[in-house]
Amino acid sequence: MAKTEKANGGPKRVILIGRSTAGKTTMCQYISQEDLHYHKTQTVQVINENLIDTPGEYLESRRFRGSLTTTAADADIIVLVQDATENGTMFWPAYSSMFAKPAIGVVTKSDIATEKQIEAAKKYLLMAGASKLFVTSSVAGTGFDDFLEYLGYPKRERNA
Ligand SMILES: Nc1nc2c(ncn2[C@@H]2O[C@H](COP(=O)(O)OP(=O)(O)OP(=O)(O)O)[C@@H](O)[C@H]2O)c(=O)[nH]1
Ligand SMILES: [Mg+2]
Repeated sequence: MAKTEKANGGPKRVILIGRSTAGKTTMCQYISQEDLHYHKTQTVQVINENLIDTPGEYLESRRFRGSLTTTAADADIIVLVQDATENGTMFWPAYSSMFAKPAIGVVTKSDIATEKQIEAAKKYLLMAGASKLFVTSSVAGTGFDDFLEYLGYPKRERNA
């Protein structure tokens, strides 16, 4: 059991990793039922204890890669976040293997993406090592039921 994992089976602690503007912070706001508003993440933020939000630069810049693996030590699960509308991906094949943790993938912005873009995003996440995929839109509020159930959030804490 990871040291942060709760004995009472509360929500798993996740670290969100993805390039800048992938939608990590917006997803945190949606999950914690806050109003969605844009603000650039400058440093690691822990939201409601169980969501570790990281700046996109941690993935994009080689200089920060060490910080990412150190920060990930506090998480139970790695969440790779891929914007469906991004042309390509920042994740390289087997990216998740640098963390000795289970990794899952979340596709964001499905509300403004084509089916083809969503399929490409899923493929990138699988290649990066995600063992499970969720397709979401924080703006439309879709795709979160399965994702939050998987993370162990009780139903009453979720948005209707
Ligand atoms: N249409 C749409 N836009 C979204 C969605 N999620 C995020 N966005 C927009 O994408 C932009 C970037 O979102 P953020 O959540 O700040 O991105 P981030 O991954 O936290 O970026 P960094 O903090 O720079 O690493 C914002 O303008 C959001 O409104 C979504 O599901 N649908
Ligand atoms: Mg952010």
